[in-house]
Amino acid sequence: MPTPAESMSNHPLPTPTRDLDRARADLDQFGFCLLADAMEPRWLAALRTRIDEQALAEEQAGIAYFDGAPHQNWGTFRDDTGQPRSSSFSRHAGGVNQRLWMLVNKGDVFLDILAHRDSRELVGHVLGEHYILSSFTANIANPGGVAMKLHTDQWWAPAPTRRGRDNLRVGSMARDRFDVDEVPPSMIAPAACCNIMWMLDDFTEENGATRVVPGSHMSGRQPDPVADAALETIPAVARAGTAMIFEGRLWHGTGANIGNTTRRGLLTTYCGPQYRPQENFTIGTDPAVLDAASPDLLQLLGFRVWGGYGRTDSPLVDFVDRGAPPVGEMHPR
Ligand SMILES: O=C(O)CCC(=O)C(=O)O
Repeated sequence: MPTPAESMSNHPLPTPTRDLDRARADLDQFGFCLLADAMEPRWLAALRTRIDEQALAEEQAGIAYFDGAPHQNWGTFRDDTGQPRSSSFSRHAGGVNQRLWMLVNKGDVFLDILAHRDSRELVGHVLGEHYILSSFTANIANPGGVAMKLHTDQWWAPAPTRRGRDNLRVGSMARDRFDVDEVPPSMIAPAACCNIMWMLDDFTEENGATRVVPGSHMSGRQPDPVADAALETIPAVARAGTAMIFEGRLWHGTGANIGNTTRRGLLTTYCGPQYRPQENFTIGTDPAVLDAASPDLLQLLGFRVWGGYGRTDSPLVDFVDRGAPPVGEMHPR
């Protein structure tokens, strides 16, 4: 994997561009690209207002979720013997970075993001013609938030293995446990998901711009918290209104916010239709949103049947019918 310095010596690192060919080339080479002016000023202002209102209201209602604290713990994972394993992530409130989940339910202004043509074109470049939404969230990185552990967004994807090797079983993987082969893989997994960071503020090194390792998408492995601890990362700095598209294998994490201003970002994560989305849209989406949804939105939310998957009954339908009663136990007349 090229270090950032090596990448820079061959080709310039991605800078914000409106040129989709250049964006595709940046994605291929570096694992990310920066789409300039993805949100025009009026829309950006509306998104900021809506996210601020929602964040405050969730805090007032006592349901706000915060992370970004040091020594976090993403719940208790168990190993194959049932013993708890420690982890450095957190699923509990703690820290200063506010997360908002399920933005599909929290205002029409967010749904417009899902219909953004150029970003969807770039997601299609990474994932192909069929994909679904995995999550739609916000990360409001406040002053004092520490850097997030480097990770990929497809930590769950089984690593390629060799014939006869006793590989880690796919159901045994936890967020802090990966299948590491002593022989470096000659094959690597394809990108299984693709994320977009929608920058609602200028992203700067000081306010915690997302840190990335350019070229890490070609490493064929997950970052190791110990061995890669000293790895050089770069901040993805860009003006408010920029969208950073980054593919699922890129090593990245929220930067530490050592400034005195808030860094607001929205994250739309897409994945192949065969994977389980992070957010359970089929059950969690507001029925009013579904009633008004276009076929494209319904597809993104997992209502389209893909190769027989996602069906409730017959695979011979394009979309599941939300209103259809389940076919239950039947008896001949
Ligand atoms: O907020 C950011 O800069 C990145 C967030 C991230 O990597 C994540 O939520 O997994």
